Amino acid sequence: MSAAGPMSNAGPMRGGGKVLALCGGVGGAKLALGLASILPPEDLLIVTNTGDDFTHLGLRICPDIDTVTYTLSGLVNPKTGWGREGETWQFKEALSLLGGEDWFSLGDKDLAIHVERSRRLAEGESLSEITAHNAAILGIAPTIVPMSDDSVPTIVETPDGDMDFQHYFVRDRCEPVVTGIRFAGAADASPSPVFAAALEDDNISAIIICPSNPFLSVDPILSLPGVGAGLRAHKAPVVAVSPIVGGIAIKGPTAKMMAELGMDVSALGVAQHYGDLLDGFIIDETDRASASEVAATGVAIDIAQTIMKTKGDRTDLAQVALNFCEKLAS
Ligand code: FO1
Repeated sequence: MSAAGPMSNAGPMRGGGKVLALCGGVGGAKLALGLASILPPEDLLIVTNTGDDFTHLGLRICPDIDTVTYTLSGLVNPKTGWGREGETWQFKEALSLLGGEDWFSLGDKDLAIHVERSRRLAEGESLSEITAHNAAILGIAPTIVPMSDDSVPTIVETPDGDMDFQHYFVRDRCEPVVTGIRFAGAADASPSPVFAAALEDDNISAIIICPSNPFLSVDPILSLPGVGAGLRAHKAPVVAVSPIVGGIAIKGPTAKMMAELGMDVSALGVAQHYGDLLDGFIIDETDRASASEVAATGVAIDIAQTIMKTKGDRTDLAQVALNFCEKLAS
């Protein structure tokens, strides 16, 4: 299905069918919101990374699920992209006074979702069920599911040893050098039921990999048994949006990590990382000059404004991705 050279995106087009979006936290959630603003809710399934999940202060924290949930419900803190807007921090301040572990900022409102999720998990509900419950309560119509109901924690390998993901990412501010990444327990985990069904659903006509960190947000999803093969075998085109623009990550440590792992810090490097998984790859206008070099990897290229600062940016990029999938499918 791949074709060399950039494609244009004049005007909306959509032949129907459902859309499967794979996403991590902040960047992915923005595109998911754009997709949600265009698609009928029953046509959008968002599968969210859970490699970042961890148990902290006795609570089960699922940052990417919550970021997507808060973003789609309009509750997200627009400054950070995670947590809730209008948050207060009395719990955190009280915890600090007690000498507790306060490096991971849990706001007073946000705390409720972790407490309630932990209670429901302890009572035997699955993460899929709890995520669906929270989405429904918060008025979100598209479907949000975790990549898995099993725990698949991301482990960051460094010269000083293995680190839990949030220790690397938040506590140590991504400062340690990354020598490798692995997803503990992935081989024995299963995709969540709705995700597994989507991999075999011929009514899905587009698969979009959001501009999330390929190593920390998308690879955990791809590490699950059957997911890579399922995506490759799916009749729908798989299109990714580059999280690297002009050699810089739109957000987070993607560029630093790529350099440490000896990769080319560019849209080309990301395309090479995804390899034959992709039918299409959307790069930013800034990287227009590299389009033919990226296309030479065998992937079809589209060029768009990929930095999503406004609501309009999110909708426009979502429309570009949908149009591109439509073209690739036809
Ligand atoms: N990110 C931070 O950089 N610092 C934090 O203190 C922090 C707290 C936090 C609490 C709840 C939540 O859902 C997300 C939170 N995040 C925080 C974001 C999160 O660690 C990462 O952005 C993701 O795991 C990466 O996608």
